[in-house]
Amino acid sequence: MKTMQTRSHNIKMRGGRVWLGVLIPLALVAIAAGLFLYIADVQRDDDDVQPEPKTLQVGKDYYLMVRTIELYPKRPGGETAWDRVDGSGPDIQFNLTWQGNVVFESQQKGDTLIGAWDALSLDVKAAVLKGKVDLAGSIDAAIISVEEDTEVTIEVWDNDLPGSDSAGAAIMKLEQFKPGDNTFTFDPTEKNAIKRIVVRVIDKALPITELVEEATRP
Ligand SMILES: [Ca+2]
Ligand SMILES: [Ca+2]
Repeated sequence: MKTMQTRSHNIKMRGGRVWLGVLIPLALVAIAAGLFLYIADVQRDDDDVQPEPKTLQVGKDYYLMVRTIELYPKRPGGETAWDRVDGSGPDIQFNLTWQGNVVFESQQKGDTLIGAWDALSLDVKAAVLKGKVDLAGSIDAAIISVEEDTEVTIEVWDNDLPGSDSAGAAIMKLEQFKPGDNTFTFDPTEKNAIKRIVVRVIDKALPITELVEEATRP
């Protein structure tokens, strides 16, 4: 009887080892398959979603394109019309200062409360895409490099001859910007009549076709 018991015990043990022998490879296959699916999923996510950086990256160069500037209906202080002689709207012009230097000055937009600028006219866009002119020389925007704690100042005026009427100056920290369109609004004060500024920020390192698309996107 004792021999029988031992043999039966041995058989059970052997049976257990056989099961382990089957289960361990199965478990390994399952883990490997899970890992593969996980990696495939991560890769697919990377392909599908290019997470747009929420802020600008220190050390990179960007184009700053002022797309729109809207002024309040009266000059700073809120009482005096922009052009008293003929009652016309302001002739809006601005410049952009970075690190104590004016790095961009715009064209004037005449008799309007909303000035809108294009970074690249459509004929220049065509010429750039054909390689006939280079983009850097054609794009109507400031180029800045992002550092910690840097800011830009946009100074706006109504261009009159002679002289001009200040509309105010907006100081913006670069950490407030994100890639794409950035809208800033301002209250009227004794020194400010700027109501709204829209600045488009484009990564200068984008491939040229994407850069052109971004610069000409409405
Ligand atoms: Ca004026
Ligand atoms: Ca005018």
